[in-house]
Amino acid sequence: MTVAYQSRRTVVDFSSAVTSGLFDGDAFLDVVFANYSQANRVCLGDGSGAFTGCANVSADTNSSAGVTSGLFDGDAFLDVVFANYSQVNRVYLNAATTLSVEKVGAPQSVLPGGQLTYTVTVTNTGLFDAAGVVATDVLPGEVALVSTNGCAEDPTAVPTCTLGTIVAGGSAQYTIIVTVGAATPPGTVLTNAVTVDWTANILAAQTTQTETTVAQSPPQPEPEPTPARTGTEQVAAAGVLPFTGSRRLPTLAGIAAGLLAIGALIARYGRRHG
Ligand SMILES: [Ca+2]
Ligand SMILES: [Ca+2]
Repeated sequence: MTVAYQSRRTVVDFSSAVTSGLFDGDAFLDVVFANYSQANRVCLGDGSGAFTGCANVSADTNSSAGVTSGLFDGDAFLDVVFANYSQVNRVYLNAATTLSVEKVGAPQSVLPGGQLTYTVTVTNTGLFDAAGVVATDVLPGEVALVSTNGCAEDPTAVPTCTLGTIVAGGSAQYTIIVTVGAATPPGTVLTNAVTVDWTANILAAQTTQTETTVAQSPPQPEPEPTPARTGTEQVAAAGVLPFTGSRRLPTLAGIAAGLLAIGALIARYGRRHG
């Protein structure tokens, strides 16, 4: 039997030791280099014999002389231990790729027949990129999908969203717009869940998140306001004409008495001069 080797380049480091293992959860063997006076590195195998996505195991720049791997903290992610020269030896627990998902519905309450927007944010909280990320949304029966935005499939009739690769520390966001059925009884609670998975996920449980939106009864119409009066208000008032004073009219008796007095004066004048 003849053994022949082809070489693949990884990174240029001042390496003193190396080990291999399944560090990122996929089926391709990865390698970890123990480096002298610089950060130790993990490089992910792509299945072809090449390694991509090399990253520092940590920011520490110890002088490492040896490395081994094992499941040290009870989870499914392979951890590593470095033997350091004249320094504290260290174990590094694998913060393998994990995705967190946040879902927000707006508005908080919606009227029957109204529109609702869900915003889903998926964040990679691990050390490694997550490839083949797919978010699947199970809409409540009271709503109908209008569209999605930010997914590879936009638009489709099913709110399944392909997000591709989310790099370590990165995030992806998409929205789902739905219409609430017009016959939805007021007070109905709309519960929505989203499930996220990715190619190399080795966790049995997938990440889920629910968001609840309450459909409230339509607001009662405001009573018609009393029209405001404008201009001058005029009021018709019953009454009498105003009096400004009084005068007495002469009577017939008064006139006769006046004539008699005049006659007496004339008679008296005649006797004196006759
Ligand atoms: Ca791997
Ligand atoms: Ca572990």
